[in-house]
Amino acid sequence: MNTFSVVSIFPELIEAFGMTGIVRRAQVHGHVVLNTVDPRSYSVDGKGKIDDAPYGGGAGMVMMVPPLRKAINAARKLTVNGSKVVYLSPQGRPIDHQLIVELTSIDHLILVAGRYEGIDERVIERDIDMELSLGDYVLSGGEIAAMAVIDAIVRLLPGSLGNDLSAATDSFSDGLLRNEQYTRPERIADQSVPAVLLSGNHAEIQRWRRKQSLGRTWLKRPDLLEVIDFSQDDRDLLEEFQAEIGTRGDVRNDDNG
Ligand code: 9D3
Repeated sequence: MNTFSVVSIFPELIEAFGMTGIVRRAQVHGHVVLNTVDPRSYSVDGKGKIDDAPYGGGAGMVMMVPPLRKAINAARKLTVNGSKVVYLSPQGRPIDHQLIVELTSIDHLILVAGRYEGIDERVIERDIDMELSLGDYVLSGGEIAAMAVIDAIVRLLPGSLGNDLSAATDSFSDGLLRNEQYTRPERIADQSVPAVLLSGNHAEIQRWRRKQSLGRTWLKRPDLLEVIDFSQDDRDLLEEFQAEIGTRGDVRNDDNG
């Protein structure tokens, strides 16, 4: 069983997230517990003050040590097992699939979501085990990042809906993008489902899907290809895809017109 405790001054945001979809289902089935701890409940003045002006001056406010540290320690007490404390921040290590896989084995993940200009550095020094980022763009706080991490972990847990099938064929599980998907109807105006998918020839379908995965990764995310060791079969399939280009409607990122 995995427990997530989110330290946030917007617990209602996290609670709403826990009431929908795969995270709700995992909680109902007893695979996951999702807690929230609000630092305002641990304010020093008893009136909910949790931030103060930065030493040295400058814009904005900084989240104070005492309420945040008390909230983290309250979160630690929510499980008997040990916890790992993650701070979501723009200074963190960018999250990828491999890291998410590693986080699935942590019993209790405490996710600290900052607001304002961030949190007092002494909390990072003393209370935080790991600092993680969603990427190089600016959010207004850590809550969305915390929810992204929880969502990515929960869908990998045994017992999650579609876990056995989709998790293994996910984009990034083998470092490649997934092939394109189609459903009914078979034809809309001039747009038809690729004939191979209607052929019933499973071996041909598998081969086509692998070729598309390789080709789409080459087109859309060439950076991903650089770190993969390919079999001769894969190299042949990618060459086949590249030779067919121009006879197909594939689209490169930022080249949709
Ligand atoms: C405009 C504010 N910036 C001043 C130079 C610094 C700043 C402070 C706080 C920037 C962002 C934030 C809040 N961001 C997060 O809490 C956050 C985040 C992000 O902004 N980008 C990517 N991943 C993450 S994880 C948490």
